[in-house]
Amino acid sequence: MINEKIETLLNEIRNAKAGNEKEVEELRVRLLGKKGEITGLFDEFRNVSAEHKREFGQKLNSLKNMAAAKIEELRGRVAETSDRKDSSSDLTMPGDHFELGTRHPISITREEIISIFRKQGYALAEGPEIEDDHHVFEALNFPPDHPARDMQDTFFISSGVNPILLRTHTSSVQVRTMETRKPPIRVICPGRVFRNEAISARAHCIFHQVEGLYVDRNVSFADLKQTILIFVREMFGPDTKIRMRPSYFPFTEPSTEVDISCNICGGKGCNICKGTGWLEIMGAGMVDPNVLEACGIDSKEYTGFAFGMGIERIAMLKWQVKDLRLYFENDVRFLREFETSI
Ligand code: 2NM
Repeated sequence: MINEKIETLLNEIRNAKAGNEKEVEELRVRLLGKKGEITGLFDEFRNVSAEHKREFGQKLNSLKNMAAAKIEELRGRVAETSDRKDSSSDLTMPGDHFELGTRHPISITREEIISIFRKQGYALAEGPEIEDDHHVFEALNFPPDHPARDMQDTFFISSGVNPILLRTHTSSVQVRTMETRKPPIRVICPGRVFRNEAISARAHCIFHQVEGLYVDRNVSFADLKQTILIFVREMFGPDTKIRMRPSYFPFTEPSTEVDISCNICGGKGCNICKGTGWLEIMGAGMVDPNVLEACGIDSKEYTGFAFGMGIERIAMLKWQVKDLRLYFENDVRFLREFETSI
């Protein structure tokens, strides 16, 4: 008799369910309370004959332990679900915590460059990464045999009269701007560019550029110089000096490479500037009249200047990043260094 009751209760405990705390408590009282069923069995146990006492004693004890464990388990489960219910119905409860990422140093630098030029009246322009020969080379005054047009330097997607390729600079966006808008034009073009190069600490086949373009009547080289000086002083500090060296690009005439005074040694010479006191940061020049004409702008009425810089290089100089590959590996130990710059 007592044996059957134990079996029935064991089954009941195994399948016991509770929807809330009140039901758990009711179950506990019914089984283990002062007048509970299991407590009652302990009373009956006194009448069991001596030879069966040991056997039933063990069974009763394990029944009692199982019941206590089950009640604890149900209590835990009910508490968990009711907590969840609380946080969704009570809007004053704090929300769930989300781990925040950090902004990539290239993004931080790009946004800073854009914001400096925005203040000088430049609008943002973007264009396709997959381009054609016309927008990347032809309209930009590249001669047919220029080495950049070679498979060695450019990723080609198709061949033909006007091959499809991955843009090697964002000047193609400026060509598109000049083709579709009338001067005055003042745009800043950030974007990814692609060059067929072996990857090293100093070179990558994908990198980021920001190029700028200003076309209007009477735009002069002096305007270019002042625009760059304003940019450099905001980006690298008010005491930064600039130096312009003559250079050559197919799309500008005259062309220049711009250096800033080394922000590490202040111009005295150190291992960052290789003892020269100067760091190269960008190329620039007056837009070649051939380019203006190719884009449908009258070069007798209008002049313009343009400049281009690599975002990776600017970020390297700003934070002394020694190896370009760090930008692409996404090692969180590197990325976390820029945590406070959000
Ligand atoms: C540079 C250096 C010098 C440039 C020229 C043009 C355009 F479309 F107006 F002809 N866009 N960008 C330019 C000029 C880019 O990057 C080193």
